[in-house]
Amino acid sequence: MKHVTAASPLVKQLVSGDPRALARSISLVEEESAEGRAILKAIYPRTGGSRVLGITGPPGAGKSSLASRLVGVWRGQGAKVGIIAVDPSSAFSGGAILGDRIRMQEHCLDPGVFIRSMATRGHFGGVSRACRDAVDLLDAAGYGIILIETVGVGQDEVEVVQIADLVLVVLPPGLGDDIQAIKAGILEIADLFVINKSDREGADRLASELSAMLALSPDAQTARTPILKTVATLGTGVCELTEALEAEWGRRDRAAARASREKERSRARFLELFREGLYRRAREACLPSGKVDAIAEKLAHRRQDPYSAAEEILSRVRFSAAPRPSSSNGKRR
Ligand SMILES: Nc1nc2c(ncn2[C@@H]2O[C@H](COP(=O)(O)OP(=O)(O)OP(=O)(O)O)[C@@H](O)[C@H]2O)c(=O)[nH]1
Ligand SMILES: [Mg+2]
Repeated sequence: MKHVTAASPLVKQLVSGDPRALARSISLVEEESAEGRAILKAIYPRTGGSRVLGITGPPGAGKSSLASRLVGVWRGQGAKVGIIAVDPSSAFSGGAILGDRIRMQEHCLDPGVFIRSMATRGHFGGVSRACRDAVDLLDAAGYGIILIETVGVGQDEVEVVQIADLVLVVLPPGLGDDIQAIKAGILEIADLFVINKSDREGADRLASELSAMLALSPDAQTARTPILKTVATLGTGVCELTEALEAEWGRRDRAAARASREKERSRARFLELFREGLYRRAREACLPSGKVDAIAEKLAHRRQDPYSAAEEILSRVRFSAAPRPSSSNGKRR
């Protein structure tokens, strides 16, 4: 394994803000390589300074258009902005990445903007782990604001935006009765709602339905979630939105609240890595290839029950055994 330290050339280039080093590091992290992991270790002390904003909402709500507007404002203020567009990698969203690229075109040549797409599938430990690692890399590379765009359709996406310090939920009018169908989970993760496409009919109705719905929330914080209206294509309401974000950030920046959220996230992150490592190690030690298949066969034919099967294998896991040398070697699966 290549020994990567804070003084390694790639790490040095990354922290000096070289976009190629950043792109390379994100790839190494996505590939789950030992080098990627070593980079993450080396840069960790330099992270924690960026503001991370999650943008989620139904397909086509205008998330990318809005993101592009926000990027314009922040660039005007001199901040470097990193964008991670999470692609649900389904057959239905084949054009999503291209679409995001097109709407970000005006920022494509700006060296202060770094855009990266990330597929939801194909990450051991889920896309949220890969995304969080990418956020750390962007943070270390000096991107003061990091935007994560996801289509709010599933659990994966909900988990991803929880990496963010602040979550913006974008809704278009015309959802009609669908407002009832908006997943409760999505309502709860919103720090701010944006009704985009307010040039279309139904924006006011959606706003009042939404605020009525929020008012029913037993959680006082959720009940007070601000609702703003925008027309991303024209830039209408974007100024108010950036001010509202600023106010929210100001509020959240209050040391205690921020520290406790950060600690919660750190706890979850550690436990996730721990669980992942434990599972991998136990699986390598107790489930040689073909074993799971054989167990599945037995269960399917009712020759054994799943509880006994799991207990039997788990009884072979020995925690006192000396750990193998760094399990981050090579690829998993
Ligand atoms: N009329 C109107 N159209 C808009 C507005 N904002 C975005 N659009 C259009 O809506 C379409 C989708 O916009 P996107 O920004 O790609 O939406 P998105 O939520 O990022 O879409 P996905 O990433 O594919 O889920 C585009 O054709 C935009 O031009 C708006 O405020 N009003
Ligand atoms: Mg988009």
